[in-house]
Amino acid sequence: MKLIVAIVQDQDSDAALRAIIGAGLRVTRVASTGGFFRDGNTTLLCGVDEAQVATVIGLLQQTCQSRTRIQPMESYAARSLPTLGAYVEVPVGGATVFVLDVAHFEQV
Ligand code: 2BA
Repeated sequence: MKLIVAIVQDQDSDAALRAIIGAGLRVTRVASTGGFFRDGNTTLLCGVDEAQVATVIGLLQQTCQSRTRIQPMESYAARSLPTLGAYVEVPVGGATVFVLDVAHFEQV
């Protein structure tokens, strides 16, 4: 068994959740905060058989968009990105995905 931990933007979380549930899989949505923007995002926890990992990643690719966020320059450490005056464009998402081995799973 694998645990997929996927960090997605709040705007995409409903669509991702619906797609995963629609595929007959189970998922938990956790409200989270990105360390860089210190803004809300969503973490999805999805326990699946190894054979279903690619399915979940495919659904995340379909439902989670990459977006650009305009951020004040002073709050951004990396100075090498394209700038708009005192602002910088920061690309965010679609989804940041970790796939972990599950040593043990049971529901009691
Ligand atoms: P945040 O930490 O709020 O990061 C938002 C976006 O800011 C990132 O988008 C990235 O484009 C930029 N960014 C973050 N840290 C940076 C840095 N040190 N230097 C330059 N730019 C930086 P994404 O990469 O798409 O990440 C979206 C969210 O996914 C992150 O929100 C964070 O909550 C999570 N995340 C991404 N990578 C992670 C990792 N390796 N471990 C844990 N969480 C991660």
